[in-house]
Amino acid sequence: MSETLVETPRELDEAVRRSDEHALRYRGDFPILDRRIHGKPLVYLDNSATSQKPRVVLDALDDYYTRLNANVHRGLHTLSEEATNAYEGARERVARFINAPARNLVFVRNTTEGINLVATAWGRKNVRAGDEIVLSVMEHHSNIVPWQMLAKETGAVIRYFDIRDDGSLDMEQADRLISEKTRIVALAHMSNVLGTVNPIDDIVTRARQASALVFLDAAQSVPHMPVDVQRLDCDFFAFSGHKMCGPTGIGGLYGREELLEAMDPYMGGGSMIDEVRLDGFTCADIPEKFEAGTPNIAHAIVFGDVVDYLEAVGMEQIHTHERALTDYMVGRLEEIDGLTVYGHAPGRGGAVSFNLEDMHPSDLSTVLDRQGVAIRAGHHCAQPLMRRLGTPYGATARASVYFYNTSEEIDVMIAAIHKARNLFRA
Ligand code: C6P
Repeated sequence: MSETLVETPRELDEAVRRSDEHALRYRGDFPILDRRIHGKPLVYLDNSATSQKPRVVLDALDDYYTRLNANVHRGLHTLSEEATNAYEGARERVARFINAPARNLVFVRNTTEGINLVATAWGRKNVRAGDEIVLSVMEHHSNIVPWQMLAKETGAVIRYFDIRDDGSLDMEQADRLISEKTRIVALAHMSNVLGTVNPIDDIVTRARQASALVFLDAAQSVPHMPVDVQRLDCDFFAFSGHKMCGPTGIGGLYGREELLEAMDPYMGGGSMIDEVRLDGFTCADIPEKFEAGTPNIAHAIVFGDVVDYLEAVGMEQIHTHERALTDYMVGRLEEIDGLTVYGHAPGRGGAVSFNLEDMHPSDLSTVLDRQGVAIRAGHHCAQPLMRRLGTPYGATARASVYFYNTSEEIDVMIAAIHKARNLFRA
């Protein structure tokens, strides 16, 4: 994937025109985009928080409960067998989407659960006092707190990559941070605040030299670009269905086979066992070992339809579309006097944070909402990064795009920001 999409304003115009054409082909799939908010057409630019859902996904959910509902891996009756086949079929489809073997994909609730699972089940067994865990200052709380909990329990030390002025990871610190003491390097594949896409190849190379593992928090990358865990060569990889057109409460955790096999279970209960006696138990094979209790059957099955839908739209096309729209958005935002955009790393993704003079981002978001424009305001679950950036109020406004967004919607947001500023200056 190239870092520079366009060189000239004319090339940008052309790329934006193509991306609008792409969006218009798929917008009709999303019923919610026809809504009006405060009498204005909804402009949904909060996709990094959660994406909207297409009709095929809504229908698949309805179809599951109408036709197929039964518990999985338990019954011998037809309905249970059909539900089990659909559940395991979905695992295969989702695994294929990230180019993983199905048995290496654990269904979890979300990225957060995937990280907690590894920090607990791998961490307790493999991390000791004095060992080091390497994170970065741009991490989401979900990729900080579980490691802090592990460090507190084990006496391990956490070290953090800083960022450069453009919001990219400061790789010059790699030699100092990643050493033979490092057990794991856990990083966002893409930042939810800066849009930075981290240099995973470099990180994996450095980690391998130190015999450390690499965990990728892929919550913001999987929805927006083609990913291949084998090419990335990471050890663990977590993502959330709800940010990629799927329902909430379902996500995926990929783990390398020998690591998953060596790990103890995360939770105990039904489904994760081979045999239980009064004096102990033996575990089921992976991935069931990590799926105790009745899983989120309906949403796991629908996750299979989600990845089929995204494949039909085209992950490469989604990525190209969003790159053009992001370049366009950043350019238009920076035309606004007194507005600061955070994050200018080459090849950045479509989560764009900004602040307007000394206006509180929550006020900005409220004014935009009155114009039908949904953005997020706050710390974006990245308080250490807010401190590092020195943002006023420890917060930013953030607009984040998906493949159904158009440049016209960006124009509506820009007009709304001007309106907000005039209102606050008056
Ligand atoms: N970020 C945002 O508005 P969950 O909540 O488990 O699906 O995803 C957690 C998570 C982990 N890592 C990154 C990089 C993320 O962006 C998120 C979720 C949302 O930015 C909600 S806070």
